[in-house]
Amino acid sequence: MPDDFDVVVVGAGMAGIYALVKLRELGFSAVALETADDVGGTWYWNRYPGARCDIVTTDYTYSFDPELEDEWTWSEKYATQPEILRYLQHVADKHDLRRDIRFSTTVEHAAWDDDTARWVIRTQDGSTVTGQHCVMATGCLSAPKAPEVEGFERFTGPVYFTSRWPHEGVDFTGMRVGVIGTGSSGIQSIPIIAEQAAALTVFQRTPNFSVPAGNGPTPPEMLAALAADREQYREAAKWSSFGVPLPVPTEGAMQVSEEERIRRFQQGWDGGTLFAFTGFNDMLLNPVSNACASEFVREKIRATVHDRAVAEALCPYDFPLSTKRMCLDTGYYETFNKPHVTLVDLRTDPITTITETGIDTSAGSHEFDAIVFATGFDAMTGAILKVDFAGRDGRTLEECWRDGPQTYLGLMTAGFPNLFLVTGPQSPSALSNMAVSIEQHVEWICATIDHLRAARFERIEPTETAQAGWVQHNTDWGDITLFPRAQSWYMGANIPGKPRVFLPFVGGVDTYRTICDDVVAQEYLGFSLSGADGSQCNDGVIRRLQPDVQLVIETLAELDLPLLESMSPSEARGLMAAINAQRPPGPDVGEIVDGVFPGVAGDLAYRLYRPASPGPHPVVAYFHGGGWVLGDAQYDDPFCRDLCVQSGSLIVSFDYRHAPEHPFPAAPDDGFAAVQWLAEHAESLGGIPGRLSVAGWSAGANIAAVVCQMARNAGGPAISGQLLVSPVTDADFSRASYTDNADGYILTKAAMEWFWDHYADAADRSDPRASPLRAGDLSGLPAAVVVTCEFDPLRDEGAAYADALAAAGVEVTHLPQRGQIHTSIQAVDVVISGAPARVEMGRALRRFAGAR
Ligand code: N01
Repeated sequence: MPDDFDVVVVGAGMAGIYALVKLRELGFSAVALETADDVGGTWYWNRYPGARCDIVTTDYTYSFDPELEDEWTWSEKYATQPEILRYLQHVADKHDLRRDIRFSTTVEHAAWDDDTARWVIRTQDGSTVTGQHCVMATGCLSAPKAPEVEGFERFTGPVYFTSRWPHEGVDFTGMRVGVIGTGSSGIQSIPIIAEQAAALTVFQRTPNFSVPAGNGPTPPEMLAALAADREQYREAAKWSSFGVPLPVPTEGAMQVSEEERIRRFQQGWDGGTLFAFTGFNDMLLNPVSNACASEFVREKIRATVHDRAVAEALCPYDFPLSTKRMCLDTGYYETFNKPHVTLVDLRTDPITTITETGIDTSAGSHEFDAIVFATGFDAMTGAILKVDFAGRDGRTLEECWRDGPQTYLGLMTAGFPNLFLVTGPQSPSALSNMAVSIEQHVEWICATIDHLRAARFERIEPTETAQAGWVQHNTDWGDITLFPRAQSWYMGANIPGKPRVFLPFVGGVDTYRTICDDVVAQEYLGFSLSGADGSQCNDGVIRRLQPDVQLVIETLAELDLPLLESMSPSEARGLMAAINAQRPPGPDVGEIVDGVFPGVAGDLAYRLYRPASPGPHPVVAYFHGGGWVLGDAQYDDPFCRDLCVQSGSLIVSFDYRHAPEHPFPAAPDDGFAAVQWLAEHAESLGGIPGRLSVAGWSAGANIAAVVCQMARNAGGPAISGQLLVSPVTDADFSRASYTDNADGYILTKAAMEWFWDHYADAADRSDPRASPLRAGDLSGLPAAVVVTCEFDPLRDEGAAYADALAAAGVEVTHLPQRGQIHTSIQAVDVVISGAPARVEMGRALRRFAGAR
């Protein structure tokens, strides 16, 4: 008879150990199956010289057992592998876990039996255990990558892998040693191997960014913070971005002077942590900020390595700093000043084959007594997929993950009931302090298993909808960062044939924890729970907004601003001016000129944005948003700059009279006057006569659309295209988007009612100059690009206008924006996820102007 357990845990590393503790505490029967002959996971296998933690070790510890914290004192800031292994062994002994761990046991196959609601788990010796739940605690950097070097098996001398180092250690004294790989493992081991070897040759394919660890005793200020209030310290770690309590940066690197920027980089560098460059909030978002930090590190390399050619070869240029895992080192760059250490740059001198006696590169042969592979892991998915999982319908996990991992919260996969992943793909895992993420996952999983027992459910499994939503959200997070620009293991790029998808969740430990808690609070949103007594499924997607849009909403919510509809127009104008003063300025343009033009009732202001390229340029009349009540010619300044850069057009942002002082139809009348004036003055302003488009956002898009109708009706001026961004097109609050998005997405239904009430009497609202969708005839209007945002009350009227224009034979492109809100798409340098749409808008204006 197979052994049967409530829970089978695979792996007895840091995660497996804690899972056993927690499951036992909750009264579940559990067993851990572990390939190694002892606990420790990563810290059991990675015994290479120099192997250390690279999170300050006091942070990289369990928090669940306060006694443990008192009885263990770390000897160094970054503890060595043997010390961390001893710690984990101590935890296993203290909690008497070994009796529930089967060592030297490798799980090969696991099949879900839906009739018994059990995982049937087969190990390498042919034996079977069953468990209602299976918890994969196999680590995300534990499946070594195959060597993938031609002739690998030919070398007759000893070959070592950093990830599977001999327990007895290796003495390289007097040897000629070749090391392939310059990731964290290579960078930690190379200086130590160099101390022993007679000659060391390092084969580097991609140089890495590394910060000096500054190892030594644990920083006293950290010990003091822990001693002062351990619980508060641990709590702060749980609600931090990386699982380490760090000050939260409030500025981007380009918002301070160069001197201040360098000062802070240096401060981070001297601090000797992986977080050296997290003192600014945009290091992983803004390529310019990142380039400054990258150059700072390259300068350090140049200043350290004496040989200029070697220094240059060690300088990373191929990827933004931190988009491949940052390294911490002790004397890495200095090692290359030693006369017996040679660097082979595989980008210019690739390996052709390994031979019986060494390594041949295109430029020559290198003879070795030993070769070390520090070539990394099949990260995040490798160890999970090593087990041949067959799910509910017999489908394998490998098949389901063929195009990249499909998970909900990184915790579970649809079709694989009761299979839990600890620090799996699409969770913060490798981008966080593992100790904190492991505890969070184990606690969530155990609480969930406990909930099933209490509610008399036998199975839990994510829905396809929830899972697809999570995969999308994970990708959306990755896409707003610079991570996809690197060929990294985060992207699966180190394994030939592995799908290129961004694997970890980059939104932060704090955000992720909130999301996991939200899922539970919403009755396990997106999970289906079932048992003999019934089932429950609250289906849905936990995060549908683009991640940066969500952040904007949360930030504004924290400010607790008064509702628009509670203010007078002048109060609202003051508030908007104050908010706008905080915006990033947008990109530089060639020139900005302020001027006046004759509006219908007197002069009005305009602001002209000229591209840096030589003119003349096509001309765009732009109308700002603000519900006909707020704003001026500078109101959408960053967006106008961006449009100018993206389109290569001269953007002229026109003021128009505002309600309630000047209600309908003052705004469109001024808008039409502006376009007539611009058509006449295009040439003198540096524009190309006859190449005039209109554009606007929100109420400004309403004016742009109306002006096109007025120009058509008046027989001129000729307008070649209209870019309508989240336009108001119809004074009608009955469309679904007004219900779906009435509240919670900054522009509310109540705010729109307030705008309309100030702008137009009920009787005027059906006039096509207020509601351009109501025009009887939309034929003969200029080509249009209509942008709508998913979570915008105005979404459906924008879509309706696009449809109506198309039905009238107008050339229309509708660009619906997933996960965006009314105020996000034009928020240049704030909402990065809107950048692709802004590029499209620029293209649209180029197209209108006749360019490709
Ligand atoms: O592996 P890596 P690692 N020919 O993938 C090169 C964690 N960790 O074991 O970049 C030639 O980073 C490869 O080159 P390229 C940490 O999260 C933590 O060093 O693919 N070269 C790269 O230089 C880390 O990120 C600690 O072009 C080949 C290197 O091998 C993760 O584990 C310590 C090659 C692999 O670097 C992995 O680190 C150590 C080939 N065929 C590790 N194949 C701590 O301190 C690969 N390379 C806690």
